[in-house]
Amino acid sequence: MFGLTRARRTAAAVAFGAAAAALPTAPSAVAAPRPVVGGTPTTTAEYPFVMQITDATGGQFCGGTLVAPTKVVTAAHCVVGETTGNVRVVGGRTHLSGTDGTVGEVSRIWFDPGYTDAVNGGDVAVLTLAKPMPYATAAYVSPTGTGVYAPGMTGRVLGWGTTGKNGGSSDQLRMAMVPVVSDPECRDSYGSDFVASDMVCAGYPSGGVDTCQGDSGGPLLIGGVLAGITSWGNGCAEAGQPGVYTRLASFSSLVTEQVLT
Ligand code: 4AZ
Repeated sequence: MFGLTRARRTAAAVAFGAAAAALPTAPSAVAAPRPVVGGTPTTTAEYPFVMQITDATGGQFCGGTLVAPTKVVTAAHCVVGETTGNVRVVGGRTHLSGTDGTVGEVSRIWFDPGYTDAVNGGDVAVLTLAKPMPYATAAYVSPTGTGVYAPGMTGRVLGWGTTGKNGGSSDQLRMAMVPVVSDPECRDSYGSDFVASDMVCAGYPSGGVDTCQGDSGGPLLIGGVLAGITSWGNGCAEAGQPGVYTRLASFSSLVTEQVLT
C-alpha cells in the first residue's frame, strides 16, 4: 500500500547532506517543513553531548549524541551512503555560524545492518571519531528500557532543525519538551509504518512542539538518558502526527558493541 501517510511523510529516509542536494525536487505531495513551536534556545554548554553532523564543508544536516569520547550515536538515515571522508562531527558549537568547539573526523560509520529505510530496521548509527571529543558524554538507555517509554513521560529533544515554515535550520541549538505517546496511539497516527519494537513516538495530541527537518539523528532524552533518536514524522508539529524516534533500548546492545569496538 502507498497511503497518504507514507506519501506525505517528511522524508526521513533522505539524508539532508551533500547527497540530498543532487536529488530531484521532492514530489509536491511531500509536506513542506513546518514550524517547530515551543522550543527554547539553549547551548552546548548546557548540553555538551549534543553534536552537529556536518558535511566536509561544515554544512550541518543532522544531529548526534556523544556517548563515549570517540562514539557518536545518530540516525542511520543521516549517514547511509556517506563515506567517512565527507562527514564531520562538531562538538561544543552552539551556533551553526560559529567557529568554536571541536571538529572531529570520522574513522568509521556503522549503522544497524537491518536498516533499509525509516520503516524497516533500526534508524540508528554509530560514528567512530578519529580523536576523542573533550566534552561530557550522555548515558544511553539499557536494553530493557524499563519504565523509560511509559506514555506521558517527558522527553527532551534538541537540534538545529527547521523552526519556521519556509525557513532554514535554526542558527542556535534549541530544546523542547514532548511527552511520550503510547504505542497504540502512535499506531492510530501512522498505521503499519509505526513499528513499536523499533520506534517510539512523542508529541502533544494538538501538536505545536516537535522536531523537524535537520533535527534528525539528534537526541530524545528521557529521564536524563538518551532513549531515542530523531527519525521521522508526517510533517512537523501537526496535531495527531507525533514525532517518531528510534526506540534505542531495542538497539542498546548493538550500540554497546560499537562503543566497545
Ligand atoms: C527530518 O526530516 C524530520 N516531526 C525530523 C523529525 C520529524 C520529521 C522529519 C518529526 O529530519
